Amino acid sequence: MEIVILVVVIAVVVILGAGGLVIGSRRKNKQQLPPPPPSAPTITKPPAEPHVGDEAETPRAEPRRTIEEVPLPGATAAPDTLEKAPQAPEPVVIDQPEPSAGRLIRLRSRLSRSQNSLGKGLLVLLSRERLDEQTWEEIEDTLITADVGVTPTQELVGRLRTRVKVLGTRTPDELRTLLREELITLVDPTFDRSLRTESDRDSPAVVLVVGVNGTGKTTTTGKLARVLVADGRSVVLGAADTFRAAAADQLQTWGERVGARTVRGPEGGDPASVAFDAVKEGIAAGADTVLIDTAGRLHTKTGLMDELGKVKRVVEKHGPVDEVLLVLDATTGQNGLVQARVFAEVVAITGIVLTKLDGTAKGGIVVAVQRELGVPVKLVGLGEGADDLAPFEPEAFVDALIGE
Ligand SMILES: Nc1nc2c(ncn2[C@@H]2O[C@H](COP(=O)(O)OP(=O)(O)OP(=O)(O)O)[C@@H](O)[C@H]2O)c(=O)[nH]1
Ligand SMILES: [Mg+2]
Repeated sequence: MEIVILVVVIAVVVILGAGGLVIGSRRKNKQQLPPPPPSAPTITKPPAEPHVGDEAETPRAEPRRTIEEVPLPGATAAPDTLEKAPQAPEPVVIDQPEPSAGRLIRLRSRLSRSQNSLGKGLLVLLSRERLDEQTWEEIEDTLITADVGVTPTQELVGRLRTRVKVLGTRTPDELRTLLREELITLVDPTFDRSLRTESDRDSPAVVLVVGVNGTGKTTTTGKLARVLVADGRSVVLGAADTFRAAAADQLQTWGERVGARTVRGPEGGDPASVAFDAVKEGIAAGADTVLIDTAGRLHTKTGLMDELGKVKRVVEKHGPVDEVLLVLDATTGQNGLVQARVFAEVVAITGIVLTKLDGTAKGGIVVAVQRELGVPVKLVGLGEGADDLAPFEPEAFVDALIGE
């Protein structure tokens, strides 16, 4: 009798042990992040940590199995699974992003829509036989249609007319040179467009990325992480868009591609505390830069703005925020200017990222938005590709518009 009990106990222990191994090996196979450096804490957190009072997880919809399909313990299934258990983890493939220098020149063909309607349009008008009143009006219209804005347009046309008259300029080459100079003046080469992604403190530089939904915040944060990694920096990402779980997943995917860690919190959790934790982890890991992606969508505009203000204040408990980047979708034109005004009231914007310039003929928005905020465009998005984010350079931009 005792022997029978002993045999049963051993059998149970063996079965439970096998189950444990299978679960263990599944967990191992799910691990995708690169191993943390020995001193660094694990930064990426699980998507949702249940708290007291939280509702239980909804049951997973698994296909029902009939009793015949369930293998008996000790039958063929268990040894089969056991054989597969000691698999080597899949090697982590980390991208090697291209350096950011000279990207605007490499990507200039992406500006083709603005090129055709703004740059080439102006050159055609300027090379007319007679530069009469009507031609100058058409030049003004072209600039205004490209979203340059009324005042800057009038300034440019006024200066150009005077110079053409005074200099007696007529040849297409001379006119192109004058137009180039005036456009560059309008885009304003005197702005400091450097990104403050390195701090002179002991702690990392903190960059906050803000903007309304769909403008390209998460994509820009991901692309920027790549730029920084390409330049040899270490980056920690903060997924302070807790409005949707998918937002944190999206950011984490960008991060994983370049080996940057993502700090995230539970869906619907407090964005300010995620941002705070991200900076904390950045400090602990000795990172160079912490990039914080924020939500662009909330039930109310007031809610969004309150939340944003709080994120910034809470992060500042660690130290100053070095850069607040406002992401604007260039295709939304004047709407972007309205957004810019609202955001600028809540957080001090230090730089503008103009995305989707590849999809618009209205490249003049660069001028209008800088005028609106008195803040420079620092980066431009020129496509959906991972390296389609370029530092903004006035000369290269104007050259791309009017074709060198
Ligand atoms: N063509 C083009 N598409 C872009 C560019 N930047 C972003 N996008 C696309 O715009 C869409 C929205 O980008 P997201 O980064 O998710 O925007 P978001 O601001 O984070 O949106 P929410 O999280 O919903 O607030 C995506 O399909 C991007 O691929 C760009 O420079 N050019
Ligand atoms: Mg987003």
